Amino acid sequence: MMPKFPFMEFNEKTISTNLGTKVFGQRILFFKSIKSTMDYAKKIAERDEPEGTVVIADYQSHGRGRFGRIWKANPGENILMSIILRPKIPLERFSIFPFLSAVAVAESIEKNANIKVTTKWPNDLLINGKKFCGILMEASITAESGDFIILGIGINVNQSEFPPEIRDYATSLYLSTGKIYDRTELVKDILRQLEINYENLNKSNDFKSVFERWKKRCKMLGKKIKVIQGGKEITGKAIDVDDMGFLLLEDDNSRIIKLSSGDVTVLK
Ligand code: BTX
Repeated sequence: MMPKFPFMEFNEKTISTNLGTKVFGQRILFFKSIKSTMDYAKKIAERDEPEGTVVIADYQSHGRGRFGRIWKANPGENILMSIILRPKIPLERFSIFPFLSAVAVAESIEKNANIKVTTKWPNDLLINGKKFCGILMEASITAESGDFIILGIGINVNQSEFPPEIRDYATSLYLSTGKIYDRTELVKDILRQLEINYENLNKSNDFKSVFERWKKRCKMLGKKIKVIQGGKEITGKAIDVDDMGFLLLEDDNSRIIKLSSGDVTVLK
């Protein structure tokens, strides 16, 4: 049965009220339905939309993951948002942001749902080994409006059922804890947590500690894994994730391979 939660209003007004951030969410554009918050955020970022603007939707008809894959989420039950960032750090270090976001979301969800959250390279958050959050970063390099990043965050919150093709791998906060969550409160807390982490990085330039916190939550390091990258399959031991976000894999011939992207399965 679908959970019912008519009392929980969710829109730009509820999210803005007592948000308490300086930058993240100072402008919120809320849509009942949109193709993808990524496209909309990119379009407005190209027209000088400030850092921290959030595009958030109740439903996406063309929500996407990496490599043009589909992000499937029922209407009115989940968090689907994109945030505009205009980082001051060099372009080659932008790879930190999915990791920084994963840590911020994990900390926020753990606090709010009282549940253990783990990370999976490159961009998943898991509860009991199942994915409940995907993070997508798209960077744009433009002469006119400067370099910017669109950070997409999809979180399965109150969804109680998933399509058959992802049922075995996907979960939600509701399915994991049996509770219905107020998305407004979750989004607010995530924006605060993101801002703290982003500000800290800007002040300290301490990339290492972000990766250390991400790695503490990662259960696949030290394990035998299979990575599919560009149709190619590589197996080996996951050794480390370096300070640029590359996965270091020791293959069966003891060679260390550096991977920038791919889909990981932990082997038994
Ligand atoms: P990804 O490519 O790592 O994950 C996509 C894959 O995850 C799909 O191919 C499918 O197997 C599985 N999947 C699809 N939907 C779900 C789901 N709801 N829960 C768990 N697994 C799923 C991950 O990409 C990044 C996703 C970012 C989504 C956000 S939502 C807001 C923003 N707008 C937008 O269009 N995308 C981002």
